[in-house]
Amino acid sequence: MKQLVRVFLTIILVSVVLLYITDRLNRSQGLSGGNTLTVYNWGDYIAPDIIDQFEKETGIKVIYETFDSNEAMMTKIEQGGTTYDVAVPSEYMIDKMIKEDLLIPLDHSKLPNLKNIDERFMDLPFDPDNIYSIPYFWGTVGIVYNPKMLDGMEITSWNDLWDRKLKNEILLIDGAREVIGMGLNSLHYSLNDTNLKHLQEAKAKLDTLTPNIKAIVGDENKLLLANQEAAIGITWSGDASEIMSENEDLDYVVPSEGSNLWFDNMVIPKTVKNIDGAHAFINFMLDAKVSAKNTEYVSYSTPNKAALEYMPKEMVNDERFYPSLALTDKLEVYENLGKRNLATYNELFLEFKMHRK
Ligand code: SPD
Repeated sequence: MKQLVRVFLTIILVSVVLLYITDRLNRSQGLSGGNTLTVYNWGDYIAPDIIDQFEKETGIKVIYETFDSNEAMMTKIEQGGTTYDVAVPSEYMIDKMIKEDLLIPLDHSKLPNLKNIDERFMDLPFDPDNIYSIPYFWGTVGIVYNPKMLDGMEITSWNDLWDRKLKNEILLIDGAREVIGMGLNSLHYSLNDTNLKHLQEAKAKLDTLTPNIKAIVGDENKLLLANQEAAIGITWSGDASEIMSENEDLDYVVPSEGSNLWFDNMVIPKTVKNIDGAHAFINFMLDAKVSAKNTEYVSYSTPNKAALEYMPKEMVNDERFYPSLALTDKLEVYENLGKRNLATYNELFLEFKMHRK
């Protein structure tokens, strides 16, 4: 009898250990399904307690992974291997993912909170009728600067950045479209220019900015700027807003030559394992109070009209981060320029980074 109990207990122990190992393996490889959900988002782009709240309300366990560029996200999804249920790419990458058949059409009947989104952010050219994507945050690319470190110098344009007085004072965002785009805009070319001569001209002009560049950085730009380690940062508006809440001396401007207007949207990649969970997550993020709480934490601009009423007035009325249509109409949205042209942008950006070394 004792022998039987021992065998029985051993079987239970082995099963528990196997279950534990499988679960850990699944989590590390993002193999969601069942009652888990793997979300792939930009770094610093969600309030941690929002994830806790979703898990509590639905009983679904979230496995959360982050990326720092559209290109890195795309590579990981194209490679397969990791199963993502929800991802948050920007508009030009969504267009590319749709064309490469990497996304599944959404079931709008499972997204009743979609009514909360401002119509201005629906039905955009990269995904007419929002078949594949739902707005998450939006914003501009611009210059965050510290007037106290600039000795009276005014910053209003991209070309101001080439001033010799700014030696070693500029932090650049680590993004190919953003940096090459800044070179293009400074020459009054379009952010979607594919003319190789113009692109090379933009890269050559960026090379001459090298003495003024302190570093090319990711999310750490926020700490560096808030701590006054550099006077200027080229960054996304939401990061600027967060930095400015840490250090009130700073200001943000969208350069006069023009800049980028961008949209990050939630999508369900083809690799999805938990389709219902993915829709539940997207719908949860669209809830007015959830979105308000998330927006206050993340500091980016929300497309959720219903959320605005739960947010501090000074945030919603700040024209630097909720610019009027009159301003956004003058900005350019990145287009999917096709594999070859996107590769050219990436190569030129890499060469530019090498040139600095
Ligand atoms: N730290 C969060 C960054 C999110 C920025 N998304 C902007 C993409 C613009 N193409």
